[in-house]
Amino acid sequence: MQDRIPASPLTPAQKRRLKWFRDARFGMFIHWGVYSQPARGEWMMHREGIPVAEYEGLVDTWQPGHDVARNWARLARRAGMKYMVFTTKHHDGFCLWDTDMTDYNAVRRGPKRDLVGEYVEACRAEGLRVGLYYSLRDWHHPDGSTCVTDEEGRRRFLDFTQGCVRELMSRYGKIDILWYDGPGPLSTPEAWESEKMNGMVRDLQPGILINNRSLLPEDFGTPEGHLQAAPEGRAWEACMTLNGSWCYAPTPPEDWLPVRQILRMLNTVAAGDGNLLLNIGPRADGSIPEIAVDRLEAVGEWLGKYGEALYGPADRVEKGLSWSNIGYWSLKGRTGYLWMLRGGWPGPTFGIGGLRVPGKRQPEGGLGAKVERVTFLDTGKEIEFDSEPGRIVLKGLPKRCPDPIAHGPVLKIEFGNNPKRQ
Ligand code: H79
Repeated sequence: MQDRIPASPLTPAQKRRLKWFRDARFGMFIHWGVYSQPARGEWMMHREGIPVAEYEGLVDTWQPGHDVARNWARLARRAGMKYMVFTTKHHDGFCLWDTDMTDYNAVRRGPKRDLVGEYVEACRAEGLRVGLYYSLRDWHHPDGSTCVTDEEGRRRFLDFTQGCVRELMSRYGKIDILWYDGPGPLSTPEAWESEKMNGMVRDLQPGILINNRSLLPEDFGTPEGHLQAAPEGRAWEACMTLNGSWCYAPTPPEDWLPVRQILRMLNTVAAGDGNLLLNIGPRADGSIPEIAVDRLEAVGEWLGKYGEALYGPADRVEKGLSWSNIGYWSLKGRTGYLWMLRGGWPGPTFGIGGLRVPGKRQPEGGLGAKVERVTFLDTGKEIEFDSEPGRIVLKGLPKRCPDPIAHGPVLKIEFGNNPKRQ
């Protein structure tokens, strides 16, 4: 979702609390609930027109396996992700924590466990930051739809919503992200009392980051399903699925993002000073499809070699800006990173030209800055090059691509001056 309200400049406090988030860049989204059993989408109740009483039957058959959250967290860490966001309640209204606000929860029904508590503990055990997803939209609450026209119903629904959020913010220790979803059916922050609700959240969790889906801009924008950078200065986090479905769906292998494509998405967020929240939908028992495990482990292995290009403060570069056919770049001050994840391996010699510098007209084909040094990011091995007008020509590259994981290494290109300030 793009920001509906124009972003205001970041406050110093906001910059401070966003620091870890911008350093982290990469997180794991988990969609898991009773809807993981039929595996026909987390919108199933709505899309298939299932009445509440019938859907409730699914709740009592849900028996997740044990220690599953720890496995997710372990995979997240191995994948190079630094935080997680977990569906504490999706639109179906089933609460995965021990709430006093409704009996429709995982401790009193079905699993008979506090799944949010287990998740939070797992994140901490693996050294990951903790994010909680909470859907404002609720198809189970009796006032969840009628609140639009029924004033008393809206009051009851808001009391319920604020009660749930208060519990999540006060029962599990430090929470790093509150990830609202919705925001239907109410359509303004006034109708949701978002300012009051988020004020309460910040009183309870002073360092927390809040996303923009309570219809206030808060700390970061949330493009869904596409990698659209927010305006300069504004933090953003794109959320993406691995196989076209948020919750578990047994889709054929062709539907799963290949490792190179995941890495290109990371390239895009690094180049746009944004984050990627990449989703996995565990099976109803909590296990993760093997294909997701394999691909994420490969991503983590690659980041183990080339992570410097992703993590940490970045300067924005123009969308899609490329030096060549074989990769796009990201930039940190005087260091450029060429993510060689497009096309085939160029062979022993190839030229890099046409670096245009954001906001500045450059001579046709001219590099924005003088190149001093080119190395492979993982080994530090230097690459010889000739400087020519408007380009450099790399020489003596290996005949075959030196990266077996994604068939694409990262080149580190050090400039004598800051290309952005040219
Ligand atoms: O939790 C995931 C989605 O279920 C949720 N946000 C992400 C993170 C979401 N809520 N609203 N939307 C997404 C946009 C709604 C899209 C819809 Fe549809 C189009 C609803 C019905 C038609 C998506 C596509 C759901 C069913 C088909």
